[in-house]
Amino acid sequence: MNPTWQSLIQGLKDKDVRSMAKLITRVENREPGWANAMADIYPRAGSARIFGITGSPGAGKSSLTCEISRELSSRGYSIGIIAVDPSSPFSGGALLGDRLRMQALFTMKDVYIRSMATRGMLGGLCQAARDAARILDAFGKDIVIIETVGVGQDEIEIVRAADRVMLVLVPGQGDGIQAIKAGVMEIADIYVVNKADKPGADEVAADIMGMLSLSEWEKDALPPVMQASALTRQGIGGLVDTLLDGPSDSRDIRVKEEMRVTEEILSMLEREVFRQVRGDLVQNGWLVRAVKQVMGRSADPYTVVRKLLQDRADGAFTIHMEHGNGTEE
Ligand SMILES: Nc1nc2c(ncn2[C@@H]2O[C@H](COP(=O)(O)OP(=O)(O)OP(=O)(O)O)[C@@H](O)[C@H]2O)c(=O)[nH]1
Ligand SMILES: [Mg+2]
Repeated sequence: MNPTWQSLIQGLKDKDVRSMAKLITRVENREPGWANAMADIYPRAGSARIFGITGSPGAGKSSLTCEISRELSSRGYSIGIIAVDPSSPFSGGALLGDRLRMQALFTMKDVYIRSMATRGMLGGLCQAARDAARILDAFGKDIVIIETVGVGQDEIEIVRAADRVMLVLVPGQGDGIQAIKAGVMEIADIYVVNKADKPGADEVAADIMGMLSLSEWEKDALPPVMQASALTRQGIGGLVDTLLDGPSDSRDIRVKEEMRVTEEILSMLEREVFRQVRGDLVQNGWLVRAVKQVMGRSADPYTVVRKLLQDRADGAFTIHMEHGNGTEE
């Protein structure tokens, strides 16, 4: 029998890992009742710290996540990892050495790893990551790390949901910095030159610092640029110290939180309203009629959409947020 939402949430309270994992899956799949379940879970979350780790493919994000988690775990923190990345060693397809290292993490107590596909998330990738982080948080994880490739807009959105964002760069990545400049640069709180066991790390670090000094950051508030090696574990302790150090300016924290909450509400609204409007219009036959009219040249897309919005403003159809009642089996 499929467990009820209630029993899964009870499982979450009881720190049952399987219930927690099932909750993530069912919320991810937007099974009826998901929003009520999340509303139940929401007040239990809020104490975990969410770290985002991003950077170009192969920069060593997973390796760093692994070493950072190991370090955090040795300091007594419990950790949840969300790997938004199909090619992640966490989900297979990695070199043997990497896989062995990751496997050590898999067997560590207090570390839970969840891979997330970049496609097919009904509520959107970013919301799926937020929801999963929240469930891990409510489960009692002290720290949730979200690993994502920092290339697409979706991925950038994801790390914006984190409290602290770490951007991973590597030596010999001159044009990589150029690419990153376009979007991710502004949102990183910590810059890490990984693979510092290779030559060229000082140069990249200097490049980043040069770029930061030209940006709008105030000179005394420049984000740290650090060097590390996931291979030799050089710099990992310092990195963890910096991550945990967190932002101290409470006004800054508030502004960021306000931005995050606003973004979450608006993006959820956008998706849900559209999903329901589309559902209604398919069901009541409006869409088929409109397509016919346009194809028969008795109307054009501009007019049918404008007319629909007009009718809506007149109350001819209404949007109703459907949340499910959360009690179904
Ligand atoms: N020399 C050296 N190699 C490293 C270091 N960190 C990671 N690597 C190697 O770089 C490769 C990519 O590492 P990953 O951790 O998979 O990188 P990633 O950024 O997660 O990659 P994607 O998730 O595929 O984008 C692997 O072969 C690692 O062994 C490091 O500090 N030094
Ligand atoms: Mg990876």
